[in-house]
Amino acid sequence: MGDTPSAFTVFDHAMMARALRLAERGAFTSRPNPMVGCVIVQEQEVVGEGWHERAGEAHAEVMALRDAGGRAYGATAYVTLEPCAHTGRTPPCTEALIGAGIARVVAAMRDPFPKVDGAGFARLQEAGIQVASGLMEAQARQLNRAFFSRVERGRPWLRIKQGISLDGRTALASGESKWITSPQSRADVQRWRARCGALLTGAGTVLADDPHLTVRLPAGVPFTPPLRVVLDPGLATIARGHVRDDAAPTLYIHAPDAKPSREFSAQRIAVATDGRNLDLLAVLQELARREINEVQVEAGATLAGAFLSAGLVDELLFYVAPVLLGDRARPMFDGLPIQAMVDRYELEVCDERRVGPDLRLLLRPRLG
Ligand code: AOF
Ligand code: ZN
Repeated sequence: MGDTPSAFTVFDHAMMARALRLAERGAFTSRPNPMVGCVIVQEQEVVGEGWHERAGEAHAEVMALRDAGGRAYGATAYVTLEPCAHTGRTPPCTEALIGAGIARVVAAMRDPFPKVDGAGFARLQEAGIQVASGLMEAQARQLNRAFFSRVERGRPWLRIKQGISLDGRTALASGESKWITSPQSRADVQRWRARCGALLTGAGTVLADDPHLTVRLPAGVPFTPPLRVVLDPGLATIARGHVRDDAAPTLYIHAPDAKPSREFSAQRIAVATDGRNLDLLAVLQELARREINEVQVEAGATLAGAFLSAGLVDELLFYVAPVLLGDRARPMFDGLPIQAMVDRYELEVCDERRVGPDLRLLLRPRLG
């Protein structure tokens, strides 16, 4: 695997780009597994394609091998992630590739999942297959940033989503917030929700806005409903709101000493507090233990500000409506510890586009 990216040809790049696009088809369904795509090529002709659709079902390589049939013999397989060498929910892809007579495997990157982590490449090489890795690695990392976050950092990738006015307000002083952004923006949010293992909010938002925190996509688009997570230190909302309906499971996270006023069937779990507030890192670690890769926070200024202050935010998604709500309206983040310019929170714009009449911005914290 000594290949440097420059050792790959233009054709190799085109095939990996194709595999990455295939992988993305699993965006709403593959979790907790990563999105993976595979293209099988025989003498510069694509003979098989596949992607990982659902955990428990065939991996990308197996789908592509099935598609290629006998034409996989002597072919090159382009895969967006190191083929697995372990028996998990399904048998190892390495054995399927070896069995089909694949001659060369080109991967975008190593799979950091502890049961794979180089063992897939080693097994293929041992079987005499030519192996190269590192082709379009940056794109492959970006694609599965949430899965890698869970595996490498032990916590999910965290995105805060907010619908705001041009002057950065999320609601009027009365709490009224329906609606600041356009229907087009609210429909666009559904796709970001569908990628997530969990949608997280706070007790205050459940009481004030009564969100459903479900995914509404056009009929026929398959997705796995994300877990709804309510941070409710005192279990004040456990009997309330749309989050109690059976459209998706809901998990309440509360302080160790909280007692519900009566017995509820809702799933709940205690995490430590710093005396008053839940330990947000402990919350995320708990979600990672439950195999949640990606979390979208849709909450008020208190919780959003607390995640930001704790340095736990990976991404911010803003829908900016061309309206002004004035300085009595509610701000986006409470409690940021900013005294001087040097304390300012620096962000980088990763993507910007128009959604209907609104502007959509995707930002990431500037590190260092
Ligand atoms: C691959 N190809 O398409 C995917 C891989 O429990 P399993 O059998 O579903 O295996 C899950 C692990 O396999 C997952 O955590 C990740 O490391 C890897 N995913 N590997 O060779 C694929 N989706
Ligand atoms: Zn596999």
